[in-house]
Amino acid sequence: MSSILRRIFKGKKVENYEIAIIGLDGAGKTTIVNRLLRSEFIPTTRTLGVNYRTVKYRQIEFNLIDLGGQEIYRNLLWHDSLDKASAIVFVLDSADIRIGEASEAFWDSIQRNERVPVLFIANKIDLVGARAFELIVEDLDLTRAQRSARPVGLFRVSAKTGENFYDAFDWIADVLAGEESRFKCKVRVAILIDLESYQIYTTKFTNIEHSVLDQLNKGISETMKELTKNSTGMEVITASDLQLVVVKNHPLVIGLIIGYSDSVVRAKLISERLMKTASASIEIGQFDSHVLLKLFKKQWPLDIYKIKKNQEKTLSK
Ligand code: G3D
Ligand code: MG
Repeated sequence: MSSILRRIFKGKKVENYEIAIIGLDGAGKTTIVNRLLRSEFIPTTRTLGVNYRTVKYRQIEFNLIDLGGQEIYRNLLWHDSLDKASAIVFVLDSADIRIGEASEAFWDSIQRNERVPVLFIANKIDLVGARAFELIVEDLDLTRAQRSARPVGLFRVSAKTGENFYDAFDWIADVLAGEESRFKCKVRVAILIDLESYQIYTTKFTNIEHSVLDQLNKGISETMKELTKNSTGMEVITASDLQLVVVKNHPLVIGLIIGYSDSVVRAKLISERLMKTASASIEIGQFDSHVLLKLFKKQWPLDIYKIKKNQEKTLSK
C-alpha cells in the first residue's frame, strides 16, 4: 500500500487476516493474487517457494501467502503457512487432469488446520476443457467438506474474465468480518456508458475528491481496454476508501462507485438490473442522466449513499 493510502486508512476499521492460497502449480493462484491487487498489472512467473502480498479487499486486509504448487514445496512450506492462516483458499484448475493429486492436496491442507473457513475455487471455467462443477464436487468429495463445522464456500470462477471472482472473495470477506457487513452497498456515483453511441450518463449522490476520481479514471481507462475486447466481464478498481465496480454486458458498461466495505456482489447485481431496465429506453433514445437518477431513487433508494449530518457540516465549511 502506498504511504498516501496508508494515511487515509489510518483510524479506519481495516481488519487484518492471513490467508493461505494453495493449490497445484498452474491452478491460477498468482493470477488471483494479481487480480486482487488490481491496478498493478503483473505478468505471472512461476512461483518458487512463497510469495507474500498484502491486498485490501473491501474492509479486509489480506496477507496472502501464495505458495508454490510444485510438489517439493507442498510438504515443506504449506504446513507452516496453513498453521497460522485465518482462512484457506484452495484453487483448482478445472481443466487440469491431475484431479487425484489435487484432491489429496486439498484434503491434506484443510485437515491440517480444521478451525478456519475454506474457500474452494474451481478456476478457469472459461476454458472449453473445464470439468463440470458437479464432477469436481464429486471427485474431491466437497460435500463432505461442507458438512464439517466450519464455513466452506464452493465457487466456480474465472480469474481471467472475472466471472464469479468477486462473489467468492465477498463470501470470504463476509465470513471473516461477521454477518453485519453482508450484502450492503451504498452507491456514491453511477456511470452508464453506451459503447454503441459513445454516450456517457452519470449521476452523483455525493462529491468525490478530485485526486481519488483521477485514480479511478486511470483505472477505468485501463479496464475499458480489457472490457471492450469481450462482450461481458467485470473489474473492480480501488482508490483510497472507495471501489469502482465495472460491469459490462455489450454494448452497455456500468460503473458504480461504492465504499470500501460495501459488497461488490450487490453492486454487480444492481448494475445488471440497471442495464436491463435502461436498455429499452436507450434504444428509443429516451434515456439521460436524469432518468438514471430517477431509476436509482425508485428502485434502489436504500442503496444510495446518504451523507451523515455531521459530515455535511464539515463539507459545507
Ligand atoms: P499458479 O500461481 O497457481 O501456479 P498462475 O498459476 O497464476 O501462474 O497461472 C497459470 C496459468 O493459468 C497462467 O497462464 C494464467 O494466465 C492462467 N490462468 C489463471 N487463471 C485463469 C483463468 O481463469 N482462465 C484461464 N483461461 N487461464 C487462467 P500462462 O499461459 O502464463 O501459463
Ligand atoms: Mg504462482
